[in-house]
Formats: sequence, structure tokens, C-alpha cells
Amino acid sequence: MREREEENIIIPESHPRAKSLKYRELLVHGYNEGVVATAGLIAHGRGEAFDYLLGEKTHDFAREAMEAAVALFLVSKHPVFSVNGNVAALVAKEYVELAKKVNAKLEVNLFYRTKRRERAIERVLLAAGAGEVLGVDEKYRAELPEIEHLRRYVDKRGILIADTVFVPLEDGDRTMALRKMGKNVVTIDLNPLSRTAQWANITIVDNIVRAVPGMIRIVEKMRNKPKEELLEILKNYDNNDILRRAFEKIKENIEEWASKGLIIEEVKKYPKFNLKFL
Ligand code: PTJ
Repeated sequence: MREREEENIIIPESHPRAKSLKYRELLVHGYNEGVVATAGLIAHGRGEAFDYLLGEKTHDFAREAMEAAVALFLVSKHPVFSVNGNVAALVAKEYVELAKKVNAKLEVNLFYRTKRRERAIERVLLAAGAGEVLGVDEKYRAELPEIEHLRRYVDKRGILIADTVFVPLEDGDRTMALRKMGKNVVTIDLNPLSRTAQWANITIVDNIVRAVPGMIRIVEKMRNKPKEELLEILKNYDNNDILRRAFEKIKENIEEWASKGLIIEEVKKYPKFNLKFL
């Protein structure tokens, strides 16, 4: 009964938070289809909270990180894009398109691994236009050192031999392990405090729903650049500075809000209380 009621809800375009509600719906739909993990719904909420603090827009530090990420994908010999439930639910089509444009392999790699979810995500990727999906065939299974049991499995043709791994919305342990193995790690994470954001070589502090389409536009501009120019971008890139600027932006926003208290001007038109009923 409850599920049917929820299905009937139509979010009007005029709703001030229509976009955000639409992404929630995608996550809930993905959850009902067996794509998103239960904890994936909670992880999305944490992301939303940081998106609020960032003003829900793409900042210059994110754009700079996206450019470096695209440069790194283009110079890598064996880039692999890892896919989890949230990524598949939110941006499957765009993620597959970006992978194709930079010649990267797609690998399903789950924190909460079950066969059923692996297959469900593979189906979503194939429907989104993927040619080949790694990470679902046990024949090619390999193990990453330093990570506990189920979460350590990767594909021999993918992450195991990758020089660069793209792990958006990832858990900290795995990011750390990949970095320690000498892989280049790129992430998208709205929380600059997360261990993944801290351990990655390149951290795009932005919402994945804005960042991946943004990266597709960047590839178009960068794909014909000579390799030396791409390497120059990477030489000049400083992830420490990117994270510092993300914190600065959050601080700036909070300082502005703290100076006001009430941010929605219209609220001020209304009396503090309505005490007529007393
Ligand atoms: O599908 P599975 O089994 O691989 O599980 C996926 C989740 C996301 C549940 C798993 O990887 C996990 O628990 O991740 P964490 O440790 O919660 O980290 C996810 C990070 O992504 C958090 O720092 C969130 O702030 C961030 N995040 C959530 N939604 C978004 C986001 N960052 C960018 N865009 C988002 N939409």
C-alpha cells in the first residue's frame, strides 16, 4: 500500500527542490530494482548535506579537478571506471558515455556485494549503452591486498591491472588500498573530509549528477590536445590546494549564512508568532 502511494507522487517542476527530489526518486527506484544498497540511500543523504553547504553548484576547484581527471584518463594506458549502486542509479547513461570517450573499461565493484546486485547493475549499464561490463564474471576474479573479504574482489582484466581507477562515491578503505598499490585514483565526493576525498590523487568535490556531464563537455575540448599539454596539466595540479579551496568555500558560505540567520527573505514578512488563539 505504502509503495503504491509513493509511486503516485508527481513532483511539479515548480517545486523549489524539484531537482533534488528527482535524484532521490532515482535512488529509491534503484533501491526497489535491487541496484542501490540500503546504505546507498543513507550515503546519498550525507552527500546532499554537503551539497547544501557548497551551495549546490559546481565551483572552480571542482572544474579544475575535472580537467585534471580528464587529462589523466586521456594519458592513462588502462583507465578503469568503477561502478557502484548509487552511480548506476544516478548517472548510468552519462558515466557510460564518458567511459567510451576516454577509452576506459567499466567494472562493477561493490561495497555491499551480492550476485543479485552485480547482475542488476550490469543490466543498467548495458541498457545505458555499455559494450562490456567487467566485475561480474567469477572466472576473472582477483583479490586486492589489504582489504577484508568480500570487498577485496576485482576483475583481472580491469581494476587489478589498471593504471588509473575512477571510484566516485567510494568507501575510504578501498581508495586507500588502491592508492597504496600505486594506482592513480580519481574520485567524486561531496564530502572533502571523507577518507576517499583525502586519499585520492584527484578529488572532484561536486555532485556526481553535475560532475559527470561536466567531464563529458571537458573531454570534447581536451581530446585533441597533445600529450605534453595533458601532462603539464597534471604536473601543475595540486589536490591539497583543491581540498583547501573546497573547505574555504564551505567556510565562506557558512560565514555568510551565520551573519544572517534567516536566509529566506520572505519569511521576515511574517509576524514572529500568531498569538490570536490565546
Ligand atoms: O553500491 P555499493 O554496495 O558499492 O555501496 C555504495 C555506497 C555509496 C553505499 C558505499 O560505497 C558507501 O558506503 O560509501 P560511503 O563511505 O558512504 O561514501 C560515499 C561518499 O559519497 C560520501 O562521502 C558522500 O558524501 C558522497 N556522496 C553521496 N552522494 C553523492 C556523493 N558525492 C557526490 N555526489 C553525490 N550524489
